Amino acid sequence: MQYAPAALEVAAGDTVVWQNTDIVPHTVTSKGWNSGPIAAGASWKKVMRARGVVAYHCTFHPTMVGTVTVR
Ligand SMILES: [Cu+2]
Repeated sequence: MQYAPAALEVAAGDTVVWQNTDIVPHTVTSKGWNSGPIAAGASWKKVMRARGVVAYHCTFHPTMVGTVTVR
């Protein structure tokens, strides 16, 4: 029930992969994009192109929050 690491720093153009190692579905949701449900054991990836701090959360579990800082 948490993103690990909750704060990540990457370079513009890097691909970030979220792996769901939990037993329930989660999402990675931000302004303008949404993974949709990521099933237990599945993963989802996104190329981070825009520089800045991107905050995201899980639509199912509002306490799950994270950031990706794109440099
Ligand atoms: Cu969740």
